[in-house]
Amino acid sequence: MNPKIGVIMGSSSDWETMKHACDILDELQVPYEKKVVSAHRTPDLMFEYAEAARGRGIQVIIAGAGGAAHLPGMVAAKTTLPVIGVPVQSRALNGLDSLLSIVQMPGGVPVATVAIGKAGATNAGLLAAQILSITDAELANILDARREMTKQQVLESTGDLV
Ligand code: RP5
Repeated sequence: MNPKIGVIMGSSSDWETMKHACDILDELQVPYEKKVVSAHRTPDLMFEYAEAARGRGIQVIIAGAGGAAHLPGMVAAKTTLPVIGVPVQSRALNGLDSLLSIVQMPGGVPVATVAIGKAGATNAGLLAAQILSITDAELANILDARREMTKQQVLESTGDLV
């Protein structure tokens, strides 16, 4: 199946975080591709990727980066596909640098920014799937069932309080 979601990251060192987005897409059986694309080390590739994505059938881009995390914003500057930015938890500043680099976009070029680290990557996968579910009733049902499952897990977790 052709990928509908593009998961890109600034470095292979971001994979430990970004794999959580891919885990969700695997679980939901949403076809995706994953690729290292660096805003600073491969800027031409970044532009080529962003410009070609829609024509290749990609519907949402999830972009993760850490530190001076310019990848999500620069990709968003070159496409009108929805871009979800994942701030990777950096060593030096614990991801606050990544968060601020991604979230503070100028008006007119949106990046949907999620939380720092694993929770953010997980939610990026879910949010991308939820965007696709607008026109995919089967996927909407799968997402509804997942919500119901997490609700039941919370309700049953009271039993763990011993
Ligand atoms: C960013 O610099 C990447 O997104 C990564 O989070 C960070 C560090 O990259 P490496 O030096 O580990 O390749 O571009």
